[in-house]
Amino acid sequence: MKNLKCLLIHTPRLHNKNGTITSEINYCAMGLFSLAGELVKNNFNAKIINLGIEKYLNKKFLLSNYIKENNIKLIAFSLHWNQTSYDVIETARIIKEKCPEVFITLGGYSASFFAEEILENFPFIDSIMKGEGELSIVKLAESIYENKSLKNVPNLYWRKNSKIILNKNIYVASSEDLNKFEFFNPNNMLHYKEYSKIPYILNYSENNQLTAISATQGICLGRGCLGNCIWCGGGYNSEKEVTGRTYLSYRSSRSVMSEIKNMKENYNINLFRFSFDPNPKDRKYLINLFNELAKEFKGELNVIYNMDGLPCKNFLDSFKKACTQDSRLVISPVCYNENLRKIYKSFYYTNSQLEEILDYIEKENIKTEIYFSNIPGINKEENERSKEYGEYLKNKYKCISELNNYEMIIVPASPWTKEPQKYNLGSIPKTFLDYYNINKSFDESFEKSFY
Ligand code: B12
Repeated sequence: MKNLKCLLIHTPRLHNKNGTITSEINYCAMGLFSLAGELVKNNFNAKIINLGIEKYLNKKFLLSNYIKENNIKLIAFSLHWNQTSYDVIETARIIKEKCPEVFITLGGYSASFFAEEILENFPFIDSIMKGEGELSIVKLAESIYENKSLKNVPNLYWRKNSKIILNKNIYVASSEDLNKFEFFNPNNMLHYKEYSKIPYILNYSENNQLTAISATQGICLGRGCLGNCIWCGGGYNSEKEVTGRTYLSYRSSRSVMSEIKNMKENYNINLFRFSFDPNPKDRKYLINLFNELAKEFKGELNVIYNMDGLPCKNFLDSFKKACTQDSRLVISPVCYNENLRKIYKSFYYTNSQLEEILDYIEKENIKTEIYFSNIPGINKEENERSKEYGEYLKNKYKCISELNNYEMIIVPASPWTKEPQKYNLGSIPKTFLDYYNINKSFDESFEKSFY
């Protein structure tokens, strides 16, 4: 084992309402597990820590003490979700004050997108890793361990002679790479058992909050997307800009299957969430995967599947063979108006195509959730019409177990942030400092003693 201890940190978004402290954005980016896995594979001592869980279990927990007590040398904050901008930066600020010798790097989509601005404004951040971090984190740890220059670390933004630079070599994981990564290993996380029960909103002053079903982590099937939905920061063009990815990578059925088997058999996890539908015109991979899952699990797999496009009959047949009757598909038509749908959503379908496939889903008795959105900047009546259409569908189809209306939010790198006037968005956050300011919670963030 190399003598360099590394810590990968997830920082939820804190709220303080009249003294009641809660947090949202409680789930770690699932990529944190493959990062920790690669560090461990390369003989580094590495752990993932979720500050929300640590604070919930021990109100006096301070990351700075943990770093000192465990002699940690490299810490990597995940600044993936924009909502955590303030809490990550403020926690990092205090860590650098209290533990000046620790190397602080950031990674994740929001940090990648705003890397230069973050390094310009916050001198206590030593580097930022753009995009997919498995290779970079290992090369960074090696460079620090061997006391070498950072110039060969892929995807790295850092300060060379006080000038911010991005190293030229950009790494994006291939399908082969994905098959080698380990996406699930509870030993690589502090208090995994408690984390696996973390709710969507965590209230730090209430007992018995850790009761959620362990489905939040999600199973990685692949990376990339061919769509460019207007509100999404993870579509083709956004990913190209944020991570450098220009193609789809898929994990093999074998590797997905062995992860699920391990989770079921050794950890008693019985609900699996999938969110990968990057190319609805060609679902060969997904159909084959579910056929393989059907052979292995014989209809006993409990799944929630978020579809970006409309499911086709072949996919539905293989899904049905593999999954339990409690499994659910999530379909998001976004809005009722087909012209608007064409503009806002990439994988377009008409309402009659939607209803035709719902007829089939009804016949096959597959539970389905339908998501419509409240789209900012459009006519109020259009949002009302979408809601009404959702109600109409819910009444028409017994297979629709849940109808949701969600608020579309503005996220970095999403297509509509490039031309907000065109989408009538009014004033929106543009810079990192905008996201930092709108997500401000309280001074010292997780470095404050809560009670
Ligand atoms: C699957 C998914 C989910 C799943 C699972 C999330 C999870 N645990 O990772 C669920 C449904 C739970 C989910 C929830 C949310 N999501 Co989501 N999700 C996705 C989706 C479709 C795919 C993610 C994925 O498969 N990633 C692949 C995995 C293996 O990699 P990864 O986790 O991204 O990690 C890699 C890199 O990002 C990087 N990295 C990440 N962290 C760090 C840290 C360090 C130190 C380093 C070096 C590198 C690094 O390296 C990792 C390994 O290569 C993306 C879209 C996309 N194209 O990415 C949106 C996306 C990430 N989600 C998004 C959002 C907004 C949300 C929600 C806030 C939605 C909401 N309003 O509730 C919540 C947040 C929940 C939470 N944190 O508590 C946005 C984020 C935009 C942003 N910049 O803020 C995206 C881009 C989609 C969008 N709408 O624009 N999501």
